[in-house]
Amino acid sequence: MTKTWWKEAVIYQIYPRSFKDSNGDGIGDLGGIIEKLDYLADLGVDLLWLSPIYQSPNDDNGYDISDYQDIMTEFGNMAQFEEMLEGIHQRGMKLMMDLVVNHSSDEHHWFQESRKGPDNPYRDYYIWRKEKPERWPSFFGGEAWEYDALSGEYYLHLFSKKQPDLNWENPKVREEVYEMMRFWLDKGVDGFRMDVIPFISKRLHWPEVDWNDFPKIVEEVYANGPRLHEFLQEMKRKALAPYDVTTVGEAPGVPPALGNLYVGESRKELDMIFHFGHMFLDWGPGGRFDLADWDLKAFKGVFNEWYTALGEEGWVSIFLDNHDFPRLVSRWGNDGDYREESAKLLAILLLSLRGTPSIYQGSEIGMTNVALPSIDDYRDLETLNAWTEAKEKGEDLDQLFLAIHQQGRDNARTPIQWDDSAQAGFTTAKEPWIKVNPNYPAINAAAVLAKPDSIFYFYQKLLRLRKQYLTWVYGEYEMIDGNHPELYAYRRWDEDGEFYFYLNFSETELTELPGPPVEEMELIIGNYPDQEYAHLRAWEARVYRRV
Ligand code: TEU
Ligand code: CA
Repeated sequence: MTKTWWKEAVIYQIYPRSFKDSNGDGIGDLGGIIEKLDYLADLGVDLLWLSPIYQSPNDDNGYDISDYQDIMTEFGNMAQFEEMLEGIHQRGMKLMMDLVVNHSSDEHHWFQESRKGPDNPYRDYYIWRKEKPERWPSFFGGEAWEYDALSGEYYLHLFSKKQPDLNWENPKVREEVYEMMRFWLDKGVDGFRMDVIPFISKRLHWPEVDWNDFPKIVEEVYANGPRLHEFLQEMKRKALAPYDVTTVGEAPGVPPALGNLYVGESRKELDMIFHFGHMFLDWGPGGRFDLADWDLKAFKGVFNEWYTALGEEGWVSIFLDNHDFPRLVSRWGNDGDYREESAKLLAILLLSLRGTPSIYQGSEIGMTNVALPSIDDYRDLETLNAWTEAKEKGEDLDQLFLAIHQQGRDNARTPIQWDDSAQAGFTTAKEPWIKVNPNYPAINAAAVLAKPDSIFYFYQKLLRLRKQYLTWVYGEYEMIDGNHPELYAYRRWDEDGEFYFYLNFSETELTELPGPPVEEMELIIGNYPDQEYAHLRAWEARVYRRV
């Protein structure tokens, strides 16, 4: 296993709109990030990933880009960007930008030109059809082909209709993208997280697939297209190779068996991918708002399968939540009586599976899902589109509202709770762009910073342990008692050491711990103040080193 800085690093994802507002307009911004760099350095993370900060009409909060080489006016300007980058580097951290090149905004000048008609030089920057291909569903509801009156044809948009898909078959599009990447690389950024990168090569004939099974459509039609790996290798050669940077591809629709095509070391494509299996365990066939139960066995199975499939050849990035999913403690833990314990348990898991961990902003203070009282409080277009569609179809809106509370993307997008003052100290404005979670008086950064055994210091400690014990990074991984419905137990080992991880994903007290007698091992960290050898209490987690 080759050793590199990005395998040893820990990512911290910032969703700038909700991180910290520095100028009182209710919207997080670069000034806010600059204010909090010491906080992040103190936590001990290495690599900051910023969700998009480029010029955008914000149909999808910056994932619809109208100018790739300018900073979103609401977030600041290029001078502030440079100040931020310098501040990050001065503190020994690195910066990873979000690269959203499957699609642009419809307000990008390329699309504005492209619409003008078949003779326009930008026509082939996007994907146009005279006849509408049938049955292509969009991620955000409705169909993926939209009629454009100005040009009299249909264009493809896998996401919102304000996010037209770029035509990667066109070499000019690819050159534009690589040039834009070099613009940021020359400024000194340290890498890219690539939005829905498996989707850039299209299958424009409609392969045989079950029309009602959206995940299948994603895997077999939208992702892993015929020229994908050619494009990724070209991108590596033409844009990335001269720089010492790293890349993480967001990889929905990529099954474990295809993983090494993306991240196999010899392939020279991407360094890592975010794999998605666990993110869909509690989705029914109807998708995100079709609630289903998940179970620990299947959850463990996802990580096991990826570990086995990649072997010593490829690397992943581990995430348990991000800006598109519910908060990790609410989804995989218990955000009621055992919020602290389960948040710490999940921190252990996140930081000790094999792969580069990605911490989502707010996890380190134990932030939870939110249940905002009215649909008018919601901002995410996916949520709002689902609502409009359900209303039109006369579906059960109470049931949908429950599902929104449980699964909606705005759960992860409420402002970071900095303290117990008005608006959680996120902004001095009367109203932030989206409401603050009402639990902020109890759950906030000031509170965890003042409490020595808090979730924050637990993360800090784990981050140090990960640096101290590189076995947690490079060591082999083996699940123990994989069929256990409540216990997630595993072993990590190499020539430098051997570690046993015991995580109780339930309130049931577990009395039989598999593996060597724990009394004979050294306790490295645990989420209870003491250890009762034979028992793993509710949501208890302990890590042992064999001596
Ligand atoms: O997400 C793509 C993706 O597949 C999701 O996780 C998606 O949000 C979900 O499946 C929808 O149900 C990326 C970004 O992370 C997301 O925020 C963007 O909205 C999306 O791409 C489009 O750029
Ligand atoms: Ca602001």
